[in-house]
Amino acid sequence: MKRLTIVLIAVVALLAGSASAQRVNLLCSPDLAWCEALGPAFTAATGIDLEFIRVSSQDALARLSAERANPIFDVWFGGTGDPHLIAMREGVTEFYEPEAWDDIIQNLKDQVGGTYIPLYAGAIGFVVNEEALGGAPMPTTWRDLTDPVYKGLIAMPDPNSSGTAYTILATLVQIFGEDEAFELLEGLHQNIAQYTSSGSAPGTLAGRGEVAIAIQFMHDGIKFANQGFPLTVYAPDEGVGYEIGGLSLVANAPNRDAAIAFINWALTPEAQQIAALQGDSFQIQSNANTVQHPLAPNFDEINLIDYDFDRFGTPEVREQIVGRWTNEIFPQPR
Ligand code: S7P
Repeated sequence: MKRLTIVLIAVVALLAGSASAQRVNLLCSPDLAWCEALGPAFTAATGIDLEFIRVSSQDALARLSAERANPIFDVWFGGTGDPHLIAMREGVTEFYEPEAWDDIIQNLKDQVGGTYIPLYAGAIGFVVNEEALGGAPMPTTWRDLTDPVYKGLIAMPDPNSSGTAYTILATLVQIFGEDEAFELLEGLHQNIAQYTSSGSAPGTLAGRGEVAIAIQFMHDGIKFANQGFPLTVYAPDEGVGYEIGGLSLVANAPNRDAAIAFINWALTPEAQQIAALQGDSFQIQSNANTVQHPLAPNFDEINLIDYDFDRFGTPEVREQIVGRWTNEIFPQPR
C-alpha cells in the first residue's frame, strides 16, 4: 500500500511537471488591462501558462526583428496592422491559418490580403476635452489642428515607438499627399504639448485636462470617456484612417505548439469578449461570431478613408515617412 502511494505521488508530480512545462511567451501590444486579463483565462481554458510583456507596436516590431536569430517570444498579440505586415514580409513572423479562419470577418481578411491574422479593427479620431479648450472652438478638420489657437493644447503619440502614430501619419499622407501632409504636420508640431510613447496615453492627458485634444484611436478615447472623463470622440471632416490589429506567430517560436494553442483560443468569441468585459478595450473584434460591445465604434457611421494597407505595410514606406518626420518635423523648435 505504502509503495502504491509513493508511485501515485510520483506520477502526479510528473504530470504536474509536464503540464507546467507548457508555456507561451506573449509580446502584447494593446492596453495593459487587456493583456493582463489574457493569461488567467487562457490557462483556465488550456492548462498552459502564459507570460507577457506589454510593448507598443513599433517597439514590438523592433524587438522581434532584433531577436529573430534567437526568438524569445512565441506570439505577437495585437498592435496596429502595418508593423504586423512588415514583420510578416521580413520573415520575423510566419503565417498560420487558425482554426477560426473561416469565421474571421471577410472584409478584414481581404484588406490585409491574408498576410496576417486580423484580431480587431479601430479608427483614428479626435478625443477632445471641451472644458480644457479654454474657449477655443472644437476642431472639426485636420487642418484646424494647425491653428495657433490650439498652441500647447494637443497631444499625439510618437511615430518612432507607436503604431497609432504611424497610422496617423499614414492617414495624413493618404488624405493630403506626402508634401502637403508634412506641411500640416509642421503646423501641428507648433501646437503639440507632448508626444507620448504609447498610442493611448494622449487620451489620459486630455481626460485630466492637461491638454485639450488627443489624436489617437477612437476606441481608446471611448475607454477614457466611459471611465468618466469629460471627453468627446469624433472623426474630422476629411476622414480618418484605421487599423486592422494583428495576431502573429513568431517565426521559429520556441514554444510553437503552445503558441498555436494560444492563437486558436484567442480567436474564439469567448476570448475576444475579454477585451471589453475585462480589458476595458472597445475595438471591433475580428470573429464574426463575437458579440461586439455596444461601445465599439460602428465603422458604417465613420468617414473612413480607403486605407492602403499594402503600401503602408512596406518597410520602405514606413522608413520614408517616419524618417522624414523624425528628421524634418520633430527637431523643429516649438
Ligand atoms: O490601446 C489599444 C490600442 O490602441 O493599442 C494598440 C497598439 O499597440 C497601438 O498602441 P501603440 O500606439 O502604443 O503602439 C492598438 O492596436 C490598439 O487598438
